[in-house]
Amino acid sequence: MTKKQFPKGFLWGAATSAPQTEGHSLENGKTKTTWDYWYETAPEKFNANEGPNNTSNLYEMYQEDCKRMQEIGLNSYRTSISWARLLPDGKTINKEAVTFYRDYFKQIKANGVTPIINLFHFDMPMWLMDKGGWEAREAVDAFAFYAKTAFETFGDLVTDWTTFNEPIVHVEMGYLYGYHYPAIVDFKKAVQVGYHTLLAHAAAVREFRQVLPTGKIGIILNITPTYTRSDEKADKKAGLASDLLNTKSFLDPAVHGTIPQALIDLLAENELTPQTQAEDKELLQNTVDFIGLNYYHPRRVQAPKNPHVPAVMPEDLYAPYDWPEKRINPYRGWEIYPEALYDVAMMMKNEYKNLPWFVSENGMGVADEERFMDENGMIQDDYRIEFMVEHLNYLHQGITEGSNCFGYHTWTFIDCWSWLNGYRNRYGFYRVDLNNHYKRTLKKSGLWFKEVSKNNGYDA
Ligand code: BGP
Repeated sequence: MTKKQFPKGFLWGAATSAPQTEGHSLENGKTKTTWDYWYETAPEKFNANEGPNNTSNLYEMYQEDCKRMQEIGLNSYRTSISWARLLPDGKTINKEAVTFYRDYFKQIKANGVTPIINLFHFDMPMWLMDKGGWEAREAVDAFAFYAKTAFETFGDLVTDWTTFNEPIVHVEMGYLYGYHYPAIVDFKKAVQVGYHTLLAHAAAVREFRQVLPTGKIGIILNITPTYTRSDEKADKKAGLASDLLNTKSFLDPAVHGTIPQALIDLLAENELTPQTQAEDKELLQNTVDFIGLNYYHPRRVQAPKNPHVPAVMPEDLYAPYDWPEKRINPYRGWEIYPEALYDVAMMMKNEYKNLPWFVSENGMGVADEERFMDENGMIQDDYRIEFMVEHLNYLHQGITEGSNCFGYHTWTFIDCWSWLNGYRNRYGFYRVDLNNHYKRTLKKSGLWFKEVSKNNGYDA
């Protein structure tokens, strides 16, 4: 047995978001987001008709939930602010929202937990969507104003901030694959949306330096590290395209302050160059203090069978590769490949200035999790503990070799609503009973995590 000890002050935490936990989605002054609108117009798209109002009711239960954080040893916790709650029309501050978030953040801290607060987690307000959402350049200024308002309103309570969660998701899901509203399929628009998001991020960082010069700001990216089928030239070209579009597109500007030339060339070659303005280059130089990386699974690619230039879809540049040796999470369908966390740690060390970074989401989703409930009502989620240990082992190896990782956040603290999937995939340390007033029940993994946090490590 070897002891896996983590660096002093390591963050042991969990992540979630406002739209996935708060509920009260059309109450207490909040206006609609694209999720409320889409649920209203197409409820059948949502698993079991579970919509954004039916989340974990944290709006009413946050005081108890903050105590639960302490109960399972969290020393850090990430959630987000709802833009449409704080600024229901984009300009006027909603006093109820201020009261709610201020007390929520105070309670988090009173339980010995450091909050990391994120600004955007897929929840575009409808008032901005009606003006074009991220397609419109005006979204950049709107976001900068929101960011400034949040920093000014909560900056005395929160010192660690992030701008976006997984910005590539609203690009892909909303503008390429038709899953999230506005469900447009248009590669060129998707690139423009991504570009405006990048500018909005940089504009928020610029505001941050003015308002909270002693605080720290980062961005949360979903890392799906690319592994290519072979070293053949065509496969490698596909791998590079995937890496540029999915990883470097946000990570390079966030850390280095520039968009990689190879990505600019790739977009030009495929007639996808976004509209830019002269001042953009300078704006993008607003880089971050730290990076959060959400890791669930890798991306395996190969050369497309019929490469198409200009590309109509990303699949014209790289095709999915079904690696025969892959291990699958049978309860969610995603590949399990913990080795990637070591590779990611080395990438951060060698290619991204060894900037401080943390695993901002990692976890195992399980459908129909009640099948693992024992006679006392506790979910015996040994599979989740095993999943986390495997990932932590590789992360630990990366840290031992000098990667500057300062924390590990799981997804998630309390089972929560997840977009079109509703409550299908459960990830929490606490189970939520939707049929019994959102009752929370601790799972075995919560007890395990408490020990890990207390000992700043575990025996493996
Ligand atoms: C991440 C998102 C979260 C959450 C999680 C689980 O990518 O940041 O918001 O949704 O994935 O996803 P799912 O519920 O689809 O398994």
